[in-house]
Amino acid sequence: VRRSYKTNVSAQNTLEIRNNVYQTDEWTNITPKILSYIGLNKHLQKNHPLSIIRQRIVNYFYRSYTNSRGNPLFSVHDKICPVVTVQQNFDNLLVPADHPSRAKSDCYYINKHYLLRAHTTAHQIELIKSGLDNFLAVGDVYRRDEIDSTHYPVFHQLDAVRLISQDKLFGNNLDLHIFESSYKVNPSSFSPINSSSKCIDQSKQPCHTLEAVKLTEHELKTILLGLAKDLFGNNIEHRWIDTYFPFTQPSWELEIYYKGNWMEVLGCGIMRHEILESCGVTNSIGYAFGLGLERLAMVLFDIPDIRLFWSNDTGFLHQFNESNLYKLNKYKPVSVYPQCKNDLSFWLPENQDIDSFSANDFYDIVRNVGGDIVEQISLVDKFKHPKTGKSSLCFRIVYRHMERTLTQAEVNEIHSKIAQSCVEQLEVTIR
Ligand code: FA5
Ligand code: MG
Repeated sequence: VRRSYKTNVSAQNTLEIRNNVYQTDEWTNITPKILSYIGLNKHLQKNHPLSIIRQRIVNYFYRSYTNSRGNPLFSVHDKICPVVTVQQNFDNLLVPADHPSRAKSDCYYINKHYLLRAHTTAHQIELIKSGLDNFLAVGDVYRRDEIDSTHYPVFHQLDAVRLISQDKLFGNNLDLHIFESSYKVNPSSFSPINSSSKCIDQSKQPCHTLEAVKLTEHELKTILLGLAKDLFGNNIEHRWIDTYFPFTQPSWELEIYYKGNWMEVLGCGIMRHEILESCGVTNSIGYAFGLGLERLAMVLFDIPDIRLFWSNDTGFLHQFNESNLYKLNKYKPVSVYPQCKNDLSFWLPENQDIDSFSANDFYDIVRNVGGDIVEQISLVDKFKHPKTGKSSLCFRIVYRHMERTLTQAEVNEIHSKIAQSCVEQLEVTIR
Protein backbone atom coordinates (compact mmCIF):
# COMPACT_ATOMS: atom_id res chain seq x y z
CA VAL A 1 0.00 0.00 0.00
CA ARG A 2 1.36 3.36 -0.97
CA ARG A 3 0.77 5.83 1.83
CA SER A 4 1.92 9.35 1.98
CA TYR A 5 3.95 10.34 5.01
CA LYS A 6 3.13 13.95 4.32
CA THR A 7 -0.07 13.70 6.32
CA ASN A 8 0.36 12.48 9.85
CA VAL A 9 3.27 10.18 10.59
CA SER A 10 2.06 8.94 13.93
CA ALA A 11 -1.53 8.28 12.88
CA GLN A 12 -0.37 5.69 10.35
CA ASN A 13 1.39 2.47 11.07
CA THR A 14 3.65 2.50 8.03
CA LEU A 15 6.08 4.96 6.56
CA GLU A 16 7.37 5.03 3.01
CA ILE A 17 10.88 6.24 2.33
CA ARG A 18 12.44 5.92 -1.10
CA ASN A 19 10.05 3.16 -2.18
CA ASN A 20 10.58 1.12 0.96
CA VAL A 21 7.76 0.70 3.44
CA TYR A 22 8.61 0.60 7.15
CA GLN A 23 6.42 -0.42 10.04
CA THR A 24 6.24 2.31 12.66
CA ASP A 25 6.42 1.54 16.38
CA GLU A 26 7.06 3.18 19.73
CA TRP A 27 10.56 4.21 18.53
CA THR A 28 9.28 6.18 15.55
CA ASN A 29 10.13 9.86 15.98
CA ILE A 30 10.96 10.97 12.45
CA THR A 31 8.89 13.93 11.28
CA PRO A 32 7.51 14.81 7.83
CA LYS A 33 9.80 17.85 7.82
CA ILE A 34 12.87 15.65 8.34
CA LEU A 35 11.67 13.17 5.71
CA SER A 36 11.52 16.00 3.22
CA TYR A 37 15.32 16.39 3.39
CA ILE A 38 16.02 12.85 2.21
CA GLY A 39 17.32 12.83 -1.33
CA LEU A 40 18.05 16.56 -1.54
CA ASN A 41 21.77 15.66 -1.76
CA LYS A 42 23.16 19.16 -1.27
CA HIS A 43 26.64 17.62 -1.25
CA LEU A 44 26.13 16.71 -4.93
CA GLN A 45 24.33 19.85 -6.12
CA LYS A 46 26.31 21.73 -8.74
CA ASN A 47 27.91 24.95 -7.41
CA HIS A 48 26.59 24.35 -3.89
CA PRO A 49 29.26 25.23 -1.28
CA LEU A 50 28.91 21.75 0.26
CA SER A 51 29.57 20.18 -3.11
CA ILE A 52 32.57 22.46 -3.65
CA ILE A 53 34.10 21.49 -0.31
CA ARG A 54 33.40 17.80 -1.03
CA GLN A 55 35.24 18.07 -4.34
CA ARG A 56 38.15 19.86 -2.71
CA ILE A 57 38.55 17.08 -0.13
CA VAL A 58 38.12 14.29 -2.69
CA ASN A 59 40.69 15.91 -4.99
CA TYR A 60 43.11 16.24 -2.09
CA PHE A 61 42.83 12.49 -1.39
CA TYR A 62 43.07 11.61 -5.08
CA ARG A 63 46.30 13.62 -5.25
CA SER A 64 47.75 12.42 -1.96
CA TYR A 65 47.38 8.67 -2.50
CA THR A 66 48.08 7.15 -5.92
CA ASN A 67 49.16 3.69 -7.05
CA SER A 68 52.22 2.96 -9.19
CA ARG A 69 50.27 3.88 -12.33
CA GLY A 70 49.27 7.23 -10.88
CA ASN A 71 45.61 6.31 -10.30
CA PRO A 72 43.87 7.35 -7.09
CA LEU A 73 43.80 4.73 -4.33
CA PHE A 74 40.66 6.04 -2.68
CA SER A 75 37.19 5.32 -3.99
CA VAL A 76 34.32 7.69 -3.20
CA HIS A 77 30.83 6.63 -2.07
CA ASP A 78 28.49 9.60 -1.96
CA LYS A 79 25.07 8.24 -2.94
CA ILE A 80 24.40 5.71 -0.18
CA CYS A 81 20.84 5.89 1.18
CA PRO A 82 20.75 7.50 4.66
CA VAL A 83 18.39 4.85 6.06
CA VAL A 84 20.51 2.44 8.12
CA THR A 85 19.96 -0.24 10.73
CA VAL A 86 20.71 0.19 14.40
CA GLN A 87 23.36 -2.44 13.82
CA GLN A 88 25.08 -0.35 11.13
CA ASN A 89 24.96 2.92 13.04
CA PHE A 90 25.92 1.52 16.47
CA ASP A 91 26.44 -2.23 17.07
CA ASN A 92 28.89 -2.78 14.19
CA LEU A 93 30.97 0.11 15.53
CA LEU A 94 31.11 -1.26 19.08
CA VAL A 95 28.94 1.51 20.49
CA PRO A 96 27.88 0.26 23.95
CA ALA A 97 24.21 -0.59 24.45
CA ASP A 98 23.78 2.19 27.00
CA HIS A 99 25.70 4.85 25.06
CA PRO A 100 23.80 8.20 25.06
CA SER A 101 24.22 8.63 21.29
CA ARG A 102 21.66 5.84 20.77
CA ALA A 103 18.92 7.69 22.65
CA LYS A 104 15.60 8.45 21.01
CA SER A 105 16.18 12.03 22.05
CA ASP A 106 19.31 12.20 19.87
CA CYS A 107 18.41 10.33 16.68
CA TYR A 108 15.64 10.13 14.12
CA TYR A 109 14.29 6.61 14.37
CA ILE A 110 12.05 5.10 11.71
CA ASN A 111 11.32 2.21 14.05
CA LYS A 112 13.29 0.21 16.58
CA HIS A 113 15.44 -1.37 13.85
CA TYR A 114 15.97 1.52 11.44
CA LEU A 115 17.09 5.12 11.77
CA LEU A 116 18.47 7.92 9.62
CA ARG A 117 22.24 7.62 9.96
CA ALA A 118 23.69 9.84 12.67
CA HIS A 119 27.14 9.63 11.10
CA THR A 120 28.58 8.39 7.81
CA THR A 121 30.71 5.98 9.85
CA ALA A 122 27.58 3.77 9.71
CA HIS A 123 28.78 2.52 6.30
CA GLN A 124 32.30 1.61 7.38
CA ILE A 125 31.74 -2.12 7.83
CA GLU A 126 29.74 -2.79 4.66
CA LEU A 127 32.37 -0.97 2.58
CA ILE A 128 35.30 -2.86 4.16
CA LYS A 129 33.42 -6.14 3.76
CA SER A 130 32.97 -5.38 0.08
CA GLY A 131 36.75 -5.54 -0.21
CA LEU A 132 37.71 -1.86 -0.13
CA ASP A 133 40.76 -0.72 1.78
CA ASN A 134 40.88 3.01 0.95
CA PHE A 135 37.60 4.86 0.69
CA LEU A 136 35.65 8.01 1.43
CA ALA A 137 31.94 7.98 2.34
CA VAL A 138 30.02 11.25 2.03
CA GLY A 139 26.42 12.03 2.82
CA ASP A 140 23.66 13.68 4.78
CA VAL A 141 23.43 12.75 8.47
CA TYR A 142 20.57 13.36 10.90
CA ARG A 143 20.65 14.25 14.59
CA ARG A 144 17.96 15.66 16.83
CA ASP A 145 19.19 19.07 17.77
CA GLU A 146 18.14 22.67 18.09
CA ILE A 147 18.06 25.02 15.09
CA ASP A 148 20.44 27.95 15.41
CA SER A 149 23.32 29.43 13.47
CA THR A 150 25.62 26.43 14.04
CA HIS A 151 23.19 23.54 14.55
CA TYR A 152 20.82 21.96 12.12
CA PRO A 153 19.11 18.57 12.41
CA VAL A 154 20.51 17.60 9.01
CA PHE A 155 24.16 18.14 8.11
CA HIS A 156 26.81 16.43 6.02
CA GLN A 157 29.81 14.30 6.89
CA LEU A 158 32.73 12.82 5.05
CA ASP A 159 34.28 9.68 6.51
CA ALA A 160 37.48 7.95 5.47
CA VAL A 161 39.07 4.58 6.05
CA ARG A 162 42.57 3.50 5.08
CA LEU A 163 43.86 -0.01 5.76
CA ILE A 164 47.62 -0.54 5.75
CA SER A 165 49.19 -3.97 5.48
CA GLN A 166 52.48 -5.14 7.01
CA ASP A 167 54.54 -4.60 3.83
CA LYS A 168 53.03 -1.18 3.13
CA LEU A 169 53.72 -0.03 6.67
CA PHE A 170 57.20 -1.46 7.20
CA GLY A 171 58.42 -2.28 3.68
CA ASN A 172 61.23 -4.80 3.70
CA ASN A 173 61.96 -4.43 7.38
CA LEU A 174 61.13 -7.88 8.71
CA ASP A 175 61.95 -6.95 12.30
CA LEU A 176 58.92 -4.70 12.68
CA HIS A 177 55.37 -6.00 12.97
CA ILE A 178 51.84 -4.63 13.17
CA PHE A 179 50.78 -7.04 15.90
CA GLU A 180 52.25 -8.04 19.24
CA SER A 181 53.46 -11.64 19.10
CA SER A 182 50.97 -12.53 21.83
CA TYR A 183 48.06 -11.43 19.62
CA LYS A 184 45.88 -14.23 18.21
CA VAL A 185 42.87 -13.79 15.96
CA ASN A 186 39.94 -14.12 18.32
CA PRO A 187 36.48 -14.01 16.81
CA SER A 188 34.84 -13.76 20.21
CA SER A 189 36.65 -10.53 21.05
CA PHE A 190 33.97 -8.44 19.34
CA SER A 191 32.42 -6.59 22.24
CA PRO A 192 31.94 -2.97 23.13
CA ILE A 193 34.10 -1.44 25.80
CA ASN A 194 32.47 0.77 28.34
CA SER A 195 33.12 4.42 27.55
CA SER A 196 33.18 5.31 31.22
CA SER A 197 35.73 2.67 32.12
CA LYS A 198 39.07 4.06 33.14
CA CYS A 199 41.02 1.30 31.42
CA ILE A 200 41.09 2.71 27.89
CA ASP A 201 44.75 2.98 26.97
CA GLN A 202 45.17 6.18 24.94
CA SER A 203 48.56 4.98 23.67
CA LYS A 204 47.36 1.86 21.80
CA GLN A 205 45.16 -1.24 21.62
CA PRO A 206 46.67 -4.36 23.23
CA CYS A 207 47.00 -6.21 19.89
CA HIS A 208 49.06 -3.50 18.13
CA THR A 209 52.77 -2.80 18.45
CA LEU A 210 53.67 0.73 19.46
CA GLU A 211 55.73 1.17 16.24
CA ALA A 212 52.73 0.28 14.05
CA VAL A 213 50.46 2.69 15.94
CA LYS A 214 52.98 5.56 15.90
CA LEU A 215 53.64 5.21 12.17
CA THR A 216 49.92 5.07 11.37
CA GLU A 217 49.19 7.99 13.70
CA HIS A 218 51.92 9.98 11.97
CA GLU A 219 50.46 9.26 8.53
CA LEU A 220 46.92 10.09 9.69
CA LYS A 221 47.87 13.38 11.33
CA THR A 222 50.10 14.42 8.44
CA ILE A 223 47.39 13.79 5.86
CA LEU A 224 44.71 15.60 7.91
CA LEU A 225 46.87 18.60 8.65
CA GLY A 226 47.74 18.69 4.95
CA LEU A 227 44.03 18.75 4.19
CA ALA A 228 43.41 21.59 6.64
CA LYS A 229 46.24 23.59 5.03
CA ASP A 230 44.98 22.81 1.55
CA LEU A 231 41.60 24.25 2.56
CA PHE A 232 42.56 27.15 4.83
CA GLY A 233 46.15 27.98 3.90
CA ASN A 234 49.51 27.26 5.48
CA ASN A 235 49.17 29.71 8.34
CA ILE A 236 46.41 28.01 10.29
CA GLU A 237 46.85 27.33 13.98
CA HIS A 238 45.82 23.83 15.00
CA ARG A 239 45.88 21.43 17.91
CA TRP A 240 45.20 17.73 18.47
CA ILE A 241 42.99 16.78 21.41
CA ASP A 242 42.90 13.25 22.86
CA THR A 243 39.37 11.94 22.82
CA TYR A 244 37.26 8.78 22.88
CA PHE A 245 35.26 7.06 20.15
CA PRO A 246 33.97 3.51 20.58
CA PHE A 247 35.33 2.57 17.14
CA THR A 248 38.86 3.97 17.34
CA GLN A 249 41.71 3.73 19.86
CA PRO A 250 43.63 5.91 20.29
CA SER A 251 41.34 8.75 19.13
CA TRP A 252 41.87 12.45 18.48
CA GLU A 253 40.01 15.57 17.47
CA LEU A 254 41.53 18.24 15.26
CA GLU A 255 40.79 21.82 16.25
CA ILE A 256 41.46 24.89 14.14
CA TYR A 257 41.77 28.40 15.54
CA TYR A 258 39.17 30.49 13.78
CA LYS A 259 38.02 34.03 14.60
CA GLY A 260 39.20 33.87 18.17
CA ASN A 261 37.95 30.36 19.00
CA TRP A 262 39.15 26.77 18.75
CA MET A 263 36.75 24.94 16.46
CA GLU A 264 36.51 21.15 16.30
CA VAL A 265 36.52 20.09 12.67
CA LEU A 266 36.93 16.31 12.80
CA GLY A 267 37.30 13.15 14.85
CA CYS A 268 39.76 10.40 13.97
CA GLY A 269 41.79 7.49 15.27
CA ILE A 270 43.30 4.05 14.84
CA MET A 271 40.47 1.66 13.99
CA ARG A 272 39.49 -0.84 16.64
CA HIS A 273 40.95 -4.11 15.46
CA GLU A 274 37.84 -6.07 16.49
CA ILE A 275 35.97 -4.15 13.78
CA LEU A 276 38.49 -5.13 11.12
CA GLU A 277 38.42 -8.74 12.31
CA SER A 278 34.64 -8.78 12.04
CA CYS A 279 35.14 -7.91 8.35
CA GLY A 280 37.70 -10.64 7.85
CA VAL A 281 40.67 -8.24 7.80
CA THR A 282 43.34 -9.73 10.05
CA ASN A 283 46.62 -8.49 8.55
CA SER A 284 46.24 -4.70 8.47
CA ILE A 285 46.08 -1.68 10.72
CA GLY A 286 43.62 1.04 9.81
CA TYR A 287 42.97 4.70 10.37
CA ALA A 288 39.55 6.38 10.13
CA PHE A 289 38.21 9.88 10.44
CA GLY A 290 34.94 11.75 10.09
CA LEU A 291 34.51 15.47 9.42
CA GLY A 292 31.61 17.88 9.09
CA LEU A 293 31.27 19.57 5.69
CA GLU A 294 29.20 22.52 6.95
CA ARG A 295 31.79 23.56 9.52
CA LEU A 296 34.56 23.60 6.92
CA ALA A 297 32.40 25.40 4.36
CA MET A 298 31.36 28.06 6.90
CA VAL A 299 35.03 28.87 7.50
CA LEU A 300 36.05 28.67 3.88
CA PHE A 301 33.28 30.87 2.52
CA ASP A 302 32.54 33.00 5.60
CA ILE A 303 28.98 31.66 5.69
CA PRO A 304 27.49 32.93 8.97
CA ASP A 305 24.46 30.67 9.35
CA ILE A 306 24.11 26.92 8.81
CA ARG A 307 20.53 27.40 7.54
CA LEU A 308 21.85 29.09 4.43
CA PHE A 309 23.03 25.70 3.12
CA TRP A 310 19.36 24.78 2.69
CA SER A 311 18.39 27.98 0.99
CA ASN A 312 17.00 27.74 -2.54
CA ASP A 313 17.48 31.45 -2.84
CA THR A 314 19.50 32.10 -5.97
CA GLY A 315 20.94 35.17 -4.23
CA PHE A 316 22.81 32.66 -2.07
CA LEU A 317 23.50 29.91 -4.60
CA HIS A 318 24.70 32.18 -7.41
CA GLN A 319 27.63 33.32 -5.30
CA PHE A 320 29.39 29.97 -5.57
CA ASN A 321 30.91 28.55 -8.69
CA GLU A 322 32.67 25.23 -8.93
CA SER A 323 34.36 25.96 -12.26
CA ASN A 324 37.46 27.04 -10.36
CA LEU A 325 37.55 25.17 -7.06
CA TYR A 326 40.66 26.95 -5.88
CA LYS A 327 39.47 30.50 -6.39
CA LEU A 328 36.74 30.86 -3.84
CA ASN A 329 34.48 33.85 -3.31
CA LYS A 330 33.61 34.81 0.22
CA TYR A 331 29.92 34.88 0.91
CA LYS A 332 28.19 38.26 0.67
CA PRO A 333 25.04 38.54 2.75
CA VAL A 334 21.91 38.90 0.70
CA SER A 335 18.85 40.91 1.59
CA VAL A 336 16.33 38.96 3.61
CA TYR A 337 13.34 40.25 1.67
CA PRO A 338 11.80 37.74 -0.73
CA GLN A 339 12.62 37.50 -4.40
CA CYS A 340 10.23 37.83 -7.33
CA LYS A 341 11.15 35.98 -10.50
CA ASN A 342 9.75 36.94 -13.91
CA ASP A 343 10.70 35.45 -17.25
CA LEU A 344 11.07 37.46 -20.43
CA SER A 345 10.98 35.68 -23.82
CA PHE A 346 11.42 37.32 -27.17
CA TRP A 347 12.10 36.67 -30.85
CA LEU A 348 15.20 38.31 -32.27
CA PRO A 349 14.66 40.45 -35.38
CA GLU A 350 14.50 38.50 -38.64
CA ASN A 351 18.02 37.70 -39.91
CA GLN A 352 19.61 38.14 -36.47
CA ASP A 353 21.41 35.10 -35.17
CA ILE A 354 21.63 34.11 -31.48
CA ASP A 355 25.42 34.49 -31.60
CA SER A 356 25.26 38.11 -32.69
CA PHE A 357 22.93 39.04 -29.83
CA SER A 358 24.74 41.01 -27.15
CA ALA A 359 23.62 39.86 -23.72
CA ASN A 360 25.40 42.83 -22.17
CA ASP A 361 23.19 45.24 -24.12
CA PHE A 362 20.21 43.46 -22.73
CA TYR A 363 21.61 43.57 -19.17
CA ASP A 364 22.15 47.30 -19.47
CA ILE A 365 18.56 47.85 -20.51
CA VAL A 366 17.34 45.78 -17.59
CA ARG A 367 19.54 47.65 -15.14
CA ASN A 368 18.62 51.01 -16.57
CA VAL A 369 14.93 50.36 -16.24
CA GLY A 370 14.87 48.11 -13.17
CA GLY A 371 17.66 49.71 -11.16
CA ASP A 372 18.94 48.12 -7.96
CA ILE A 373 15.95 45.90 -7.41
CA VAL A 374 17.28 43.58 -10.13
CA GLU A 375 19.34 40.99 -8.32
CA GLN A 376 20.20 38.57 -11.10
CA ILE A 377 19.57 37.86 -14.73
CA SER A 378 20.12 34.46 -16.28
CA LEU A 379 19.54 32.97 -19.71
CA VAL A 380 17.14 30.07 -19.22
CA ASP A 381 16.36 29.07 -22.82
CA LYS A 382 17.35 29.70 -26.42
CA PHE A 383 16.28 28.05 -29.64
CA LYS A 384 15.96 28.53 -33.38
CA HIS A 385 12.56 27.87 -34.96
CA PRO A 386 13.08 25.12 -37.57
CA LYS A 387 10.59 26.58 -40.10
CA THR A 388 10.85 30.36 -39.78
CA GLY A 389 14.57 30.32 -38.89
CA LYS A 390 13.86 32.93 -36.22
CA SER A 391 15.76 32.77 -32.94
CA SER A 392 14.22 33.04 -29.51
CA LEU A 393 15.73 33.79 -26.11
CA CYS A 394 14.29 33.57 -22.63
CA PHE A 395 15.81 35.38 -19.66
CA ARG A 396 14.85 35.02 -16.02
CA ILE A 397 15.01 38.23 -14.05
CA VAL A 398 15.14 38.03 -10.26
CA TYR A 399 13.91 41.12 -8.43
CA ARG A 400 14.51 41.90 -4.81
CA HIS A 401 14.41 45.11 -2.85
CA MET A 402 17.05 45.48 -0.15
CA GLU A 403 14.74 47.28 2.29
CA ARG A 404 11.24 46.02 1.75
CA THR A 405 9.05 43.35 0.21
CA LEU A 406 8.14 44.04 -3.40
CA THR A 407 4.59 43.44 -4.53
CA GLN A 408 4.05 41.32 -7.63
CA ALA A 409 2.08 44.21 -9.15
CA GLU A 410 4.96 46.67 -8.98
CA VAL A 411 7.39 44.04 -10.27
CA ASN A 412 5.05 43.35 -13.19
CA GLU A 413 4.99 47.03 -14.02
CA ILE A 414 8.78 47.28 -14.09
CA HIS A 415 8.99 44.03 -16.00
CA SER A 416 6.74 45.32 -18.78
CA LYS A 417 8.71 48.56 -18.97
CA ILE A 418 11.84 46.45 -19.49
CA ALA A 419 10.05 44.48 -22.22
CA GLN A 420 8.96 47.73 -23.87
CA SER A 421 12.52 49.08 -23.85
CA CYS A 422 13.79 45.87 -25.41
CA VAL A 423 11.27 46.19 -28.20
CA GLU A 424 12.35 49.78 -28.82
CA GLN A 425 16.09 49.39 -28.47
CA LEU A 426 16.76 45.82 -29.58
CA GLU A 427 13.92 45.50 -32.08
CA VAL A 428 12.85 42.22 -30.59
CA THR A 429 9.30 40.82 -30.53
CA ILE A 430 7.96 39.81 -27.13
CA ARG A 431 6.54 36.25 -27.13
C1 FA5 B 1 31.48 11.42 14.64
O1 FA5 B 1 30.39 11.56 14.07
C2 FA5 B 1 32.38 10.24 14.33
N1 FA5 B 1 31.64 9.30 13.52
C3 FA5 B 1 33.64 10.74 13.63
C4 FA5 B 1 34.68 9.66 13.46
C5 FA5 B 1 34.72 8.85 12.33
C6 FA5 B 1 35.64 9.48 14.46
C7 FA5 B 1 35.66 7.86 12.19
C8 FA5 B 1 36.60 8.48 14.33
C9 FA5 B 1 36.61 7.68 13.19
P1 FA5 B 1 31.30 13.70 15.89
O2 FA5 B 1 29.94 13.48 16.44
O3 FA5 B 1 32.26 14.44 16.73
O4 FA5 B 1 32.01 12.32 15.50
O5 FA5 B 1 31.14 14.47 14.51
C10 FA5 B 1 32.22 14.58 13.61
C11 FA5 B 1 32.26 15.97 13.01
O6 FA5 B 1 30.98 16.29 12.46
C12 FA5 B 1 32.53 17.09 14.02
O7 FA5 B 1 33.90 17.23 14.24
C13 FA5 B 1 31.93 18.30 13.33
O8 FA5 B 1 32.79 18.79 12.31
C14 FA5 B 1 30.73 17.69 12.63
N2 FA5 B 1 29.52 17.89 13.44
C15 FA5 B 1 29.11 17.18 14.51
N3 FA5 B 1 27.94 17.67 14.98
C16 FA5 B 1 27.60 18.71 14.18
C17 FA5 B 1 26.48 19.62 14.12
N4 FA5 B 1 25.45 19.54 14.98
N5 FA5 B 1 26.47 20.57 13.16
C18 FA5 B 1 27.48 20.64 12.27
N6 FA5 B 1 28.55 19.82 12.26
C19 FA5 B 1 28.61 18.86 13.19
MG1 MG C 1 32.83 15.50 18.24
